[in-house]
Amino acid sequence: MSQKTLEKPRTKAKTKVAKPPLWKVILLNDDFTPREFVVQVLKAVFRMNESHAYKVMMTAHQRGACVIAVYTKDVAETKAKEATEMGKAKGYPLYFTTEKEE
Ligand code: TYC
Repeated sequence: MSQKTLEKPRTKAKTKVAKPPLWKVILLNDDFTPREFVVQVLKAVFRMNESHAYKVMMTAHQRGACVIAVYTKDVAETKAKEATEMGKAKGYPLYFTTEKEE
């Protein structure tokens, strides 16, 4: 009868997968976009509820900018572009940018 080779039991999973770098989406303040419109865009594109969107909008309004969320590069860039386009379509200078997280 054949015997199976005995293997040492593996105690630890060995594979380590590098985490993808994350990119911040940043909302910039301006003097023209209505506050309510900024809140609408944050809710639509970044899936925020009313109170979170309002807080983020007010932070940008008072401090000049606010980090909204972090995503992979592609998602961050797509969302920033989409949100900026929504303002542009209404003639507002609303602007979202991205920055690599260190
Ligand atoms: N500052 C704008 C106003 O007073 C509102 C606003 C807030 C615009 C945040 C952009 O990222 C922004 N109407």
